[in-house]
Amino acid sequence: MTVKVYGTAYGSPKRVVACLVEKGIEFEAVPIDLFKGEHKTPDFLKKQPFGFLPVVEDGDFTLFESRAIMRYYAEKYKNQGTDLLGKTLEERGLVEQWLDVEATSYHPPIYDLVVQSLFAPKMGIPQDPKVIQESEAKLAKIFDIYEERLAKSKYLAGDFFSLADLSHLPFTHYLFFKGVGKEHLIRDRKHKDGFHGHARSKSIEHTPVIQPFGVIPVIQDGDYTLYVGITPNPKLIEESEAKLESVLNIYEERLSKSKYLAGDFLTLADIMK
Ligand SMILES: N[C@@H](CCC(=O)N[C@@H](CS)C(=O)NCC(=O)O)C(=O)O
Repeated sequence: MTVKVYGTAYGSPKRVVACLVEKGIEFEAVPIDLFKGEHKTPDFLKKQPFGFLPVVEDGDFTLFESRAIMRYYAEKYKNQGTDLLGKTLEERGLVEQWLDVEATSYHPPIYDLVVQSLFAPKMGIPQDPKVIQESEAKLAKIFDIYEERLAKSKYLAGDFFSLADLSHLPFTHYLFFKGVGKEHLIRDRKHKDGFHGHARSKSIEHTPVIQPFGVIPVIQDGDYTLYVGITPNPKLIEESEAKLESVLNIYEERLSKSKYLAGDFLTLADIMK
């Protein structure tokens, strides 16, 4: 069965495409134009209620969220093409750890940088130099951590190429685009090959690194918890509440169709909420 991938021109869907290519799975690209708002049409929202790319359709099975799609195909075709999940449970744990690092620490600043540098001008939105500057500074710090990690293992999760490396590729690639022009962030790095997920000849002993981003210090005073260094921002609180409300509306609709988020069974997806 050929897998249909919606919106392959953009970064997050390219994550899925790279995974399907590694696994040798046939797919068909379905173009979606973000600039024309095709991801917000009622038909598209039936496939992806949050209005983001990518979505895949595999027969009558539909899946969204690029990293969930990658995990699904990497598992489903574990013994076909490149193994992207590691051989042992510990390797798998490290793949998951670095995948989460990519999603939570790396993706937000690189996404902001790319949107501001490349897409804002195309959409007629004024660029915000402060966001560009701050994102670049955040990325430089993250690359320092990656550099340290890649001095110890060939790839992020160990001495094997995995979903964790693959997940970084599409947005890292944007650093080299003319409109972004931030290739210096990795060009001069000693272990830059690792950032690109290419094989490196140097084979180094594999040392797991535990939480390289450190833990945010917390002040707890009775029921009141404050993350040090974060000042309360009333506008942000208001905006977050509005966003949360629209997300909860989508959940409400989903939960009118199935008992839990992923179906009629309790899963990690429900517990994490
Ligand atoms: N968490 C989602 C995010 C996907 C995402 O941000 N997709 C972008 C394209 S790269 C998008 O659809 N943007 C549309 C918008 O922001 O309205 C995933 O990984 O699938």
